[in-house]
Order: sequence, then structure tokens, then C-alpha cells
Amino acid sequence: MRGTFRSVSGREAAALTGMHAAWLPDEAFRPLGSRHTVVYGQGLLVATVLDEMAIAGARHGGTVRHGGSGRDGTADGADLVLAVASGSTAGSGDPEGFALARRDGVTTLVADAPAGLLYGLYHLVRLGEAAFGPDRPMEHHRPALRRRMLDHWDNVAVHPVMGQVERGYAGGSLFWRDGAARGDMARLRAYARLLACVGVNAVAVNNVNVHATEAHLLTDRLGEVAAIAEILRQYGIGVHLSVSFAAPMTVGGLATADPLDETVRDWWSQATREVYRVIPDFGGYLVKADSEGQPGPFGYGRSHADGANLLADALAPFGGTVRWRAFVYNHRQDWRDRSTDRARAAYEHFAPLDGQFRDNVILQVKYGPVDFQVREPVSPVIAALPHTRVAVEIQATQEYTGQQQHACYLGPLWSEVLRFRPWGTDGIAVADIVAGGGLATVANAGADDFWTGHPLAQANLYAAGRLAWAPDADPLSILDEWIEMTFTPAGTSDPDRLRRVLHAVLDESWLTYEQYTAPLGVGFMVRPGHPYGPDVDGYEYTPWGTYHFADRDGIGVDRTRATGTGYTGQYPQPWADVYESPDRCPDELLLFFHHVPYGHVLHSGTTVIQHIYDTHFAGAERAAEMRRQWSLVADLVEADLHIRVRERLDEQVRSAEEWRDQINSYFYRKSGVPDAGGRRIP
Ligand code: GCW
Repeated sequence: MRGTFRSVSGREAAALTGMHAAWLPDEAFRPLGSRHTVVYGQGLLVATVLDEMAIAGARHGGTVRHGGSGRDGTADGADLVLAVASGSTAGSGDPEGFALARRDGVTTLVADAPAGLLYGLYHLVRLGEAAFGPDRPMEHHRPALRRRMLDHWDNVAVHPVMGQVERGYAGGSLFWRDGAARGDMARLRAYARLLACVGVNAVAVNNVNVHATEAHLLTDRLGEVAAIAEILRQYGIGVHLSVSFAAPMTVGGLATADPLDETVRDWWSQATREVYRVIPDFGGYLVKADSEGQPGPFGYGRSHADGANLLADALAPFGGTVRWRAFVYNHRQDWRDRSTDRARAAYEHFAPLDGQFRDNVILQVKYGPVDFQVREPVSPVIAALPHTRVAVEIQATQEYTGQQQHACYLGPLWSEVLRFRPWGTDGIAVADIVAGGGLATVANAGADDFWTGHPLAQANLYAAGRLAWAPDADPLSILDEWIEMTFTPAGTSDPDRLRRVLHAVLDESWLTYEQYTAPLGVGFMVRPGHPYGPDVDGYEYTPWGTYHFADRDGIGVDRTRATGTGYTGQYPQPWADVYESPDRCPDELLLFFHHVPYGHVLHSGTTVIQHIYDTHFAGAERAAEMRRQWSLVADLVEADLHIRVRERLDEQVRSAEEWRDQINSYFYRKSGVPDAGGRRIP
């Protein structure tokens, strides 16, 4: 029995659309595709599993049989059994989980629900032949985070400044093109399949900055959203829409968007009812309100709880969720005003509202208090609302981490965030706090032939999904998985060299990027607007609230309670005191929390100024070494992929040298302190 659609394999997707396969190349299915498989269960996602297996079987010589809706207990000559068995004791108790065992030459995967079967299938693909070796005792798998979301900042109409995708570095949008739906369903299906493979179960299809055209997706252009939902549904992914708080006025023609106004409440109820009529499994709304020019409840003297609850009430009858972003701050700050601290803003706005949000509100918080910098402390907001569901937001699109020109594997950064324990070593971790709210990742894929512009940036998309499923996973093991699933090294003439080089390029690439850009957690120092490349004072006298305060004596932002902005007081103990003290504050965050003289000695034993010189020389050298490493695998990967990465590494090396020289020169000129190593500072 087959579904009414046919899924596409990696190679087919590439042939259909001219795109390169990402992870899940056909070869990855050989271990499964060469087996005799019986599948039990019914429903859309079971049909997807059957399709995957049928294609793999046809390619690799195996067979697949649909055993019907219920498992009758026998494997019937099969060596792989994939079964949905509701209420089964073998199940995991989670509709997305599965149990796996191998006995007497039969590998059996049992899920409570079809979604678990699909995730189990991709788990088997990752295991490869290991799933068919010696007996395996029963293992249970389930996602640690319930909601594993990708937020696309895609515009429908090309925005005059931000383009088709805001902060998009991967070609156009997979969903939209020049004001219309892109309509490339084969590509969309291939994308959905990649996402399901890493466990993503929710996608927002438009930018949180909702412009005029995009506002209509909620109403008269809902059909275009439904067409996307139709594809994503086949891979267990629920569609979400970013909506404008002003929609009742801009698309509804009302005179107000006041959340306490009855006509406004009715408007949202009606609009939402229509959404669910057209898309019954619609996920919910994502809202950026009162932030960077977006409308919100403040305009009516109402709170963000009033605003979020308005939408939550409209969604509740249908089981939908409103994701309300905590990214609210004054972007028209006077740089002369030392009492305002952008880092404090989200906590000040939201912590007092704890307990006031409806159950179907998720407060979506950026991982750091400022804005997706290469190094920030974990946002204190995550720990400040015990009675509110909280999600943490990370940025796969590399706005501040090299814009997919630079190789920068962010798995280790995100892993640190998810493992951070706001109440110290005995307390729970961020991953525990967000178990219900989940992880939301600003997406980095687009219409680019390699999906992500920089082919190695695929690793970030992969890791975002896998870390949401298993926040404790080692990010370097995730990288191993991605390498195996993408490059099938075993199929090349020198698997070890290929693996070694990919690790040499990516393992420490996040720390390398940190080394040659803004030092010790101080952030920014980028060109205003597009924020790429160095500009030490680029944001220093702007209204954006992102300052470093360097003068001839020292650098850094005093965020202490004793003498600074008081931001350290937003943390529970022990961090409130650890960050308060320049002696206890971790080196890598020193300048985020403290203004110190250039001669301040770090725990590492070196002075701040010497650290700046050393890391910038080292970072640029490491970028050059990444490029050298990559040159060693020209014979092991597709030629055009090799060239694309090489071109990007050329740019990374150039840019890293530019960063090195601008930062080093700037601080040498400010401080007058020479480099102890006597190296050339222009
Ligand atoms: O970092 C900033 C970006 C904006 C973005 C904003 C946000 C979508 O520069 O482009 O807007 O964050 O997260 O809302």
C-alpha cells in the first residue's frame, strides 16, 4: 500500500532541481535497502516510511511489504520489522519515540505512533550496518525537547533592504520568490525530508518582521501556506506563521489592534478559525512585537501578556500555540545615556509577567541577552519565568558568525547554552527548562544549490535538529554523524583522510571565529547594517545599544551591580556573584561584564591587551590552516563542492586577516602597548 504521493530520495531531488544532495544520500540507505522489510501501521507518516523503504529497496536489492495496520507478531521471513503498535509495552510512551532491538537475525523497531516510526527509520539509517550486526538489547529513544522548530526569516516579496530572506546567505527562499509562492514542491519535499531526518517538527514559513505582503498569508493568501503545509505534513512537520500584531488593522480594516478590544478579539478568533479550517494541523503563530519597529501591545498601553494571550485565546480551541519573542529592547537608545543597558531589556520586560501567560504561550528567548553574538552569557530570562513555557532561540543563519562565507560550526556553542546550569552545578540545565518550549533555530537553508551557501554550513542545520532531540549529545559526535550521512567517506578511496580533514576544518571553527573577531565577549565591532567584517567603532555611537567603551586605558562594559548597569543581578546565584567579580568571571566573558584596564591579567596569565594580539594572530593563522586542510581532500569530494568551499575559505582567510589587522591596530593605537611578541601591527 502506498500513499498518494511519492517521496524523493536524495539523488532524485538533486536531479529534479539541480541541487546537491545534503545528508541522506542514496548510499546511506544501502544497509536498510538491501534487507527484507515488513512495515506495520497506517497513516500518512507510515506511507512516508513505506515510500522511503520502497525506493531504497528498489535501489539496493531488498524488498518491502506492508503488513497491514496492526502487527500480527511474526516477522514472516523479514529481517527488518518496522511497526506502529499503539499501547505496546515495547513502545516508548512518546508519540515521537521508538524502541529498537535485534534478536535472532531480526531488527525490530516499534513506535507508539507513526511519527516515532519515521524518526526510528532515520535512526536506523544513521546506524547503518550496525543495526544488523549482533543482537542488540532493547533501547528506547525519545526526543528530549518536544518542540524542535526552524524559523525562516523569509519574505514573500523581496524587501528593498533585506531582500528575499532577511539575513539569508543561502540564495533565495525555499518557499517564496518575487512576491509569489516558489512552487517548487520537489525541492520542498526534499527539504522536509532532511528536516525530518534530524527531528525538526515545526517550521515558521515567513519572517518575524512581517511586511505588507506577508501579512496576507494569514488571510487571503492562506492557500499558499496550505500548499506548503501539505508537503511538510508528510514528514511530521507542522506549519507556523509569523503574524503582525497590527493585522486586524492592516489586513482586517479595523481601527485598532488593541488586545483588549472585543472587535479585535473577534477578528483574531475568526481569522484563526479560518486558518484551522484550511490547515487543520496548523502549529500556531510566531510574533515579534514592540521590537525594532514591529507593532505590539505597548502601542495601546497593554502588556506583552495581554498581547500574547489575545492570540493564545484565538488558538486555544484548536490546540495551537503562540510563540512570543522576548527580543524586545529600545533600538533608539542615546549612546550618551549610560544608564540604559540593552542586555537588561528582555528580563525587565518579561520577568515581571511570569504567571500571566496562558498555557499555550511559549516565550521564545534568544540564547544571549544581546543578539546572537559569537560569545554571550546565557540569557537570564531563560531562568526567570518558572511559571511560563520558555523556548530558547539560536541562529543557524550566520548573521554574526561569518554569514556562511566563514566556516563556523556552531554545535559547540549551542551545546554550551543547552548544558548551562543557571542555578549552578546542582541545578537543572537550560535543556531541562525548555523541555516543553523547545529549541527554535533561525534557519540557514535556501534555494542555493548546496542548500546553505557554504556547503559546510549544512552541519549547523544538522546539529540544530539533533541537539533539539538530544541536547546532551556531544557536538563533535553530531559532526561525525553529519560527515557519515553526507559524504559517505567509506565510499571514497581514503575515508580516514576525509573524516580527519572535515574535523580539522570544523571542530574548532567557532573558537577560531571568536579569536579573530570581537574579544572576550564584548561583541559587535562589525560593519553596521549588514553586519559583516570588522568595524571596531561601527556601532559605538549608534542607537543600537551595543557598545565596547574602549578608551586609552581600558575596554569593556561594566554590568556589575556595584558600579555598573546592574545586569549581573538578573542571574540567580551562583552566577550573579561569579559574573559580578572580575576575578571569578570566566575570561571569555570578561569584557561583557567588566570594564578593565588593558593590563588586567586574565586567568590564563596573560594581559587583556596581549590576549587581544595573541588571539588575533592565532585566529588568522588557524583560518589559513583550515584552508590548507581543505586542499588535502580535492580528490575525495565532488569537484564543484570542493571549489565552493575553497572559494569561501579564501574569503575567510582574507576576512580573518582584515579582522586581525583592524583589531590589533585599533587597540595598539588606543593603548600604546606594544605586542610582546614583536609581530607586525600595521
Ligand atoms: O539580529 C537582529 C537582526 C534582524 C532580526 C532581529 C530579530 C528579523 O539583525 O534582522 O530581524 O535580530 O531577531 O528579530
